Amino acid sequence: MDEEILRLLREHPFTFLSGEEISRQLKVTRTAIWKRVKHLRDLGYEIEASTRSGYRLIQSPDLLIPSEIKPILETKWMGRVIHHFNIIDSTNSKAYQLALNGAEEGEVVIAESQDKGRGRLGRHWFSPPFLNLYLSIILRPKIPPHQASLITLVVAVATAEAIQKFSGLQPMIKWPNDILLRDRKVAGLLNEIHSEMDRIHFVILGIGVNLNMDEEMFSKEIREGATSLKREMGQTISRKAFLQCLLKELEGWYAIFLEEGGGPILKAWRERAQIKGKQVKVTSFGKTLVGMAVDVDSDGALILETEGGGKKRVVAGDVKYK
Ligand code: BTX
Repeated sequence: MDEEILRLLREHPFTFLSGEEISRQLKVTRTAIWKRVKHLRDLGYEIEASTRSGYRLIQSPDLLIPSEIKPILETKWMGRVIHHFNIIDSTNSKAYQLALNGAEEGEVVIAESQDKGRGRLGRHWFSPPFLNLYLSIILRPKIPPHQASLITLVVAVATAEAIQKFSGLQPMIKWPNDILLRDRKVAGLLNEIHSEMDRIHFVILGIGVNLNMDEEMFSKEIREGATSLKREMGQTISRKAFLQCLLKELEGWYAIFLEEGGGPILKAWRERAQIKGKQVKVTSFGKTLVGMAVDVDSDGALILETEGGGKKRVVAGDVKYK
């Protein structure tokens, strides 16, 4: 009912809407309306109330709830269904469950905070409330499972593009999927796949973007290697506006991938990563490899020329530039 009340109030931005009119349209009592208005105020909505004239919406908070997001979305299908949580263990885990239960392509899970936000390889993603973006998107691509790693590149390119369009800054991609501003991680991506040998059931795109975190909010261990858009732009970021931009880029780049294949994705990825010729140290499955990065192949694997001169193909791991 909250969404319906907000929709009606938004339709009358300059005038009061009487409690009687709202209760008539929503077919509930005026007391019920008053209770919901009180709840919306608790969430941070500024709603003027007058016994004679009714209600008027003055200001909305920067919450990522469906009634705030849906009116501003610029996508055709992505994010049209939003599952919103104030706190959750991990949006990826929730999206995975929903997908197992039949959720459709494009459904999105968003949380204001996560208490078990997940990074890659069992690591933790720091997810404090109401500051950043934590979301997971369900996709059901009709592609062979071996191409799924290309989707990681799609998400990296789209997230970097969204950050650039939104901020005017130039993010870099670090293999496999970190998004950096001035060499510090501003966003992390965790994609998970559920498939058979020859068929993908679904892919979960997990995206965490640091938007309004100040330097001292990061723990000491990650402070040096992390940043936020607020820190880089010197101003508070509207999470809604950034989400709008991100979903549009994701839908657009995913469409390019489905229509034209991996070519344009790899091209955009290579331009952003500038990895060719870099001296790197790669940790992969407990082993360390040192060498020169040659390229990323069509499956998203890193090709490395090792010190002995041979070539190695690395499918997963962490990279440090030397
Ligand atoms: P990653 O394994 O590449 O990065 C995790 C590492 O990054 C941590 O070990 C820590 O050193 C550092 N780190 C932790 N939190 C932050 C942060 N907020 N900003 C910068 N650095 C940090 C990257 O994994 C993938 C992260 C995906 C997160 C999204 S959020 C929505 C979705 N749900 C979920 O549980 N995970 C994804």
